[in-house]
Amino acid sequence: MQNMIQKDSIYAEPLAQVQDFCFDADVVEVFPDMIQRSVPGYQTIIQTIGKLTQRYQQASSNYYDLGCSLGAASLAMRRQLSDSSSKIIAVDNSPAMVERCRMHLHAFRSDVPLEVQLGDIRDLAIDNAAMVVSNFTLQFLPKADRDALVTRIYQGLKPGGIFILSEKVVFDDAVTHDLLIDLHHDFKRANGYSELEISQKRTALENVMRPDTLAQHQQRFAAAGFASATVWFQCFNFCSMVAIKQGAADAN
Ligand code: GEK
Repeated sequence: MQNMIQKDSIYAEPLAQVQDFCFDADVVEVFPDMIQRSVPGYQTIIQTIGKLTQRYQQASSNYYDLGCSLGAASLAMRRQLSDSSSKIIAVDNSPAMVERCRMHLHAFRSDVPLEVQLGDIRDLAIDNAAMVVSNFTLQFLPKADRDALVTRIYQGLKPGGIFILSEKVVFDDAVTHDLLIDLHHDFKRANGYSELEISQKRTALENVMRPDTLAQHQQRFAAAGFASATVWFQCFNFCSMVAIKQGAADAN
């Protein structure tokens, strides 16, 4: 499997004009390599999604993977579940991602149903959920649409259910902001990305990915109804949060 992973060299050559980043077939081809070399802590976050599934699973429930890409978070959840009356719903609005994700996930056997849907997570019905995961996806939605989605996630969770939200974040304080961006760029350099690749990718993402501050995330969780929410992982300007809906969970 390891040697089947294609290296990301999408921004390796100078481009006359850098287009806005999109999750097309070229990105799908190199996605596992791209996300590993670009997102500090990605593997830790995926593994911890598995650990949290162990802990927060509830019988006959839905598990959502919003912006699933190739389904890494769905697989991490499914490895921990054995209840065939539960269901994993993985959603992405990139046709190329969904096609590859279906191929990839069907190669793993499990009794737990897993549905990969092509669609916009803003139109998704969320209900009876033990867990909702948005692993680096909310940051791609227009800012005006984020509150409504997080409120629907809260409403769709069962008591005792959790929302795992991983995001790139920005900082109000310019000194902190610049330091963490530099450290992230050092991380990318150490993973083999050139200055040109780092700078062209940054331009490509400028209009597409608009991160919030940690305070904005905390405010949004509270406004949606979550009484408990915390950052459980941070490395540079990348973090993962967990928000818990109060109430007694169903027995497994
Ligand atoms: C992982 N979670 O490997 N509706 C549905 N999907 C969307 C939307 C939307 N409105 N906007 C963006 N996407 C994955 C990684 S990647 C993060 C997630 C990254 C999808 C988009 O097509 C892409 O597949 C995913 O969200 C974001 O754990 O590449 O930085």
